[in-house]
Amino acid sequence: MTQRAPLSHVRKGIAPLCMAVLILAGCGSGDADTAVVDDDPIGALNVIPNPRVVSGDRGHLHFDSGSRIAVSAETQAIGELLATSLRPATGWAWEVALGEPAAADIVLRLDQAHGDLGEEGYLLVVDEREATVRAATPAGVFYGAQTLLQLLPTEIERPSVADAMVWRVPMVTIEDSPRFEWRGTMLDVARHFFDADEVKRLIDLVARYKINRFHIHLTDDAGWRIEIRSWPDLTTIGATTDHSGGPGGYYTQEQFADIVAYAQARFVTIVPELDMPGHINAALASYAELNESGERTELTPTVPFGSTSLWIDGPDTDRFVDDVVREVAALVPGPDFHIGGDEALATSEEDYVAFIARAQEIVESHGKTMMGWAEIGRANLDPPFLAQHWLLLEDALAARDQGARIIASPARRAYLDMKYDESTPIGLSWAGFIDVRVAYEWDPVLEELVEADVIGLEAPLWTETIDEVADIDFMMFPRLLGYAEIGWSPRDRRNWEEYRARLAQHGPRLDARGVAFFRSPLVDWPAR
Ligand code: TNX
Repeated sequence: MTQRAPLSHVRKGIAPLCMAVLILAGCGSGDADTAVVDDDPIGALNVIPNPRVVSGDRGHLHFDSGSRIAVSAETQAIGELLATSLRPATGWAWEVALGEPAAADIVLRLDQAHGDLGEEGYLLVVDEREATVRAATPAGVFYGAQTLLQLLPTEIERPSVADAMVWRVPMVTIEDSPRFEWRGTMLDVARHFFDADEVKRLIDLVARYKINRFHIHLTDDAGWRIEIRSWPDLTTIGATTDHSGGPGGYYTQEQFADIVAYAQARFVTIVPELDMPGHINAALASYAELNESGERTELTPTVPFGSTSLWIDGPDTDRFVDDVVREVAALVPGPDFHIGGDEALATSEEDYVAFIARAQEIVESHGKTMMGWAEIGRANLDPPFLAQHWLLLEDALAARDQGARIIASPARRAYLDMKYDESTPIGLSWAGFIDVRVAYEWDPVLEELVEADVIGLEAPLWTETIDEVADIDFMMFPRLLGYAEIGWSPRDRRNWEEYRARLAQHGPRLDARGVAFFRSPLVDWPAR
């Protein structure tokens, strides 16, 4: 083991010299037993979501071209991901090395002594020798690494080498763990389809902010977006258009499994949604036997809202639901399966109640827990199940009273498809305008709920008006950073004025990553 450098050997205050040498010959190395540090005030950390406990006030640890990522077998994959984030801007090798760290290394350690930090917590210590993340779980190590990335200069996000940089991080100790278990976002790929690469890019972006659920709204009136082998016309017919009459699209099961694996490596669980018994025209247009009329409907880009329903008593309906749930459930490792259940205005109440109870049995028979929009609280259900509150709190309360846990997605606060203000060129406004402040200043433990009722929050992006990646970027960012903070940070660590200042510093980070975010006038973004 390399000996820890006594403080007196630490090369203090020579960063400028080091920089000059670095350009010519490389400076420092992971083999040395000293690291470069300085004594500067550490300044504002600007980490989002705001960590729970932070201490440290002076000095920085400097990385160098020999800095490595020291891992164990359990943290190696996380080390590789971190290296992938560090290499482009630094131009350094960032070797991921099993074994003991040297000076100026990053250390990723799984350590059961930190079980008190929970399933996702971590301890990050940057001292005069190295930067170490310790956690009891790989997820915790991953989150510590995300925080460390945010402690580096903004330029770390650049896709190519940033010249003349001092790559340093403040000497801090951060002890951190999330408030909520469910910190999610949702993308509607049914109204407009986004391919696997586009979804993976988003997963990468949101994972940086410790979002851990990515709900994909896979089916709606406008399209069915996931291959079902036992009902192939769902995609050969049902995926062929979209809400604007465009070409549509769908994921093969291999492509979907690839998204799932990509997300899993970033500690993001994909939550699939097949919306039933309403919002179902794409299926009704694909198979006559799902319709009470016995005939296929027309697949038109827009059908009147709330006008479609599965034929609840139809002889093939049960088999249909069982097949689609089975095939999709087999593609996801996560425990939760979303069956929609919203706005089933064309289904009688009696049929709705019967259908949702049956759906719960089917979902459970495939090893999953049912999740639905809060209307499912109108049916008679047994725990465990999850109800996603979006409109009427009374539905969520009815679900809670039957033992559901609540995911808070109140449309007035959390809908990413709502316009920021009257000048927003895309989006809807039926739930009001949601500027960056309105998106940030609310709490998932809504009135009449208590903390234990709420598993967390989710910010959905419906895509009736959104058909390009740049539009997703614009509606999702920067609001998503606020939702990430609401989901992670203790309530008493959230304050709009202070958040606003931190958020400003994420503008250049998002720019460097090519995110076409909305430059909200409520935030003093640094000049470009
Ligand atoms: C309501 S939220 C819907 C969606 C729309 C959205 C538009 C929910 C469960 N249903 O079908 O896309 O409003 O904001």
